[in-house]
Amino acid sequence: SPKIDDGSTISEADMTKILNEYNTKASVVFNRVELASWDVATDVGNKEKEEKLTKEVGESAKFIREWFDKYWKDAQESSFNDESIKRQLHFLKQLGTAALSPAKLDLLTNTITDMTTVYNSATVCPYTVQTCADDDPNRLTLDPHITARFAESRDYDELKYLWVKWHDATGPKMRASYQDYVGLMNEVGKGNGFKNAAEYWKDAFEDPQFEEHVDALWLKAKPLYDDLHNYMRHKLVAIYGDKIDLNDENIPAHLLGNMWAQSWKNLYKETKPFKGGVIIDVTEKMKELKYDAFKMFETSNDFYMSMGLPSNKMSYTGKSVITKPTNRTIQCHASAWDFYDGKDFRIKMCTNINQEDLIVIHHEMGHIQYFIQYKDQPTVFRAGANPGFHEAVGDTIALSVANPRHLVKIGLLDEYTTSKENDINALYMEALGRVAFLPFGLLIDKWRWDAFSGKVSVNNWNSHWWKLRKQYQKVTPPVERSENAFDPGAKFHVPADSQYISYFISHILEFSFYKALCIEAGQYDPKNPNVPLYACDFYKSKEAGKRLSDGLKLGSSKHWSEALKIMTGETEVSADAILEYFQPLREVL
Ligand code: X8Z
Ligand code: ZN
Repeated sequence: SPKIDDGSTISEADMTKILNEYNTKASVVFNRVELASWDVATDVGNKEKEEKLTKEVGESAKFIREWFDKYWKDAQESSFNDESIKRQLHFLKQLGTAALSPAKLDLLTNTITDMTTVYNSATVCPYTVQTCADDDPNRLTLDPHITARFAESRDYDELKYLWVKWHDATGPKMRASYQDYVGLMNEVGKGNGFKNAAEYWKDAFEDPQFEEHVDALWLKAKPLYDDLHNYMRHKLVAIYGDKIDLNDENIPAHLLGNMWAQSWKNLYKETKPFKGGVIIDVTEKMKELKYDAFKMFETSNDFYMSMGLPSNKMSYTGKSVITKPTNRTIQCHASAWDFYDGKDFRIKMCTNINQEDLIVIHHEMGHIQYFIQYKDQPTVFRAGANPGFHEAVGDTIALSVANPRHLVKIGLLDEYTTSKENDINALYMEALGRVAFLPFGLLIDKWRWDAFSGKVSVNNWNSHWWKLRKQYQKVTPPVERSENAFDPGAKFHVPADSQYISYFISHILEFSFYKALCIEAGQYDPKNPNVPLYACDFYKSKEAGKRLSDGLKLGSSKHWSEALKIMTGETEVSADAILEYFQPLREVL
């Protein structure tokens, strides 16, 4: 039997008891951290709340360290037979950020808070005036103002102005902090037995060949991206004329309808392959039907419940925040929160009444559904099968929702006739969201892995960023960038210490999930070539709901390949489903 620190041995039954006690106590400790973190995210710049968060994170680390020293440090996974004990110990043998000394952990928490505060409170002067006072009430925020200008404006110079101002209002102000952050994170990595933070982050995916597998997935999807990119580049000439140089195989990053060029959906109307046909404009329809944020959340919840899944209603009522408050600054980047007590789940979002946010709502609700499904797991297992799974749930649902046949069913589209033109246009809309995203989803962490490992030195951080953006996304900055800038910092997840490769994985995985749920719902048959995958809507399918929940309720109690097997019948992440889904579009592009 395994030994614990006083030299005594411990039986399997005793270890089960110890783990039970740990899991119960951990849920209380984590609850306190999440509550403190919520308070900071919903009241940006409040020093008292920031101090409280630092304190709670410190307390939580103390708790983790104590249990580690007492029980897990010397316990051998292999001396237990029970699979659950083994796997819990496997996770508990990693200290995470609790590997840092208390003083350094405080520093890490404060550094991340400072960087997110820069991001969350950044504003820029309107294009029409270009200079204004720091407290000018007309200053623009990212959400909703700048985001809306990127969606609507086709003025090359206005977009360039906003792009530059946003990048200059965020990155440079956190560049020094980010250097501290990288140092501390590498200490965390080492404290957990890895060479650096990059190796530590990749380990969460429980795949020894993770990076090779990621690269292989990208190589499979790349021809699809290249076709879309090339198509778009030519279409942009009609909008921006000779500002687009067709000899340059890159696209200026500020012209794709989104600050980071990560979704191109806002260019749908002007660039769709077939001119006439049904106009899918969910935004207009929601406005016409007087949708508010609550109604949008209800629409999403109805879909989940139609599959026989439990209601997510607690997550957008009560203490949740679903519209932007006017009396204080909040972190507007949408997120879903698990408070580890099995009933308090919340969404924080500055909802705008448009199609983009309707999809974001489905995405966040996917996280909530996952939290609910695994709420009865031991605290250590209350996580996604891997981080990519968590990001994929809501996007899988959204694939079914965005199907125009579904939009008709729920009254967000007046009519839809199946025709080649209409179907291809609808597929194109999805590609602008999901295919355009892929290289961006990949490169953020490629950059961070290189920054953590030291493969790129601090004085080349920004040029390396642009090297990767060119290489993967094939976009270029609207103006020359220097090392005074820190352009990765203009994207939320970088200051927020939130890894990003999970979104790349999820954008591949969600098509496998979708396909499996479609088969389960009797909406798709791989042997019948007459009904394409994209035509499927698993609305109201209890069978699909059951299949999904069977996978989700495992949390991280089993290796992700087992959850994948339950949900799709496969044991490896594959790009086959995404390629199949978009194949008809590719032929047209
Ligand atoms: O950050 C998010 C979600 C919250 S987990 C809104 N997403 C990524 C992003 O916005 O950059 C969803 C898609 C990619
Ligand atoms: Zn998410």
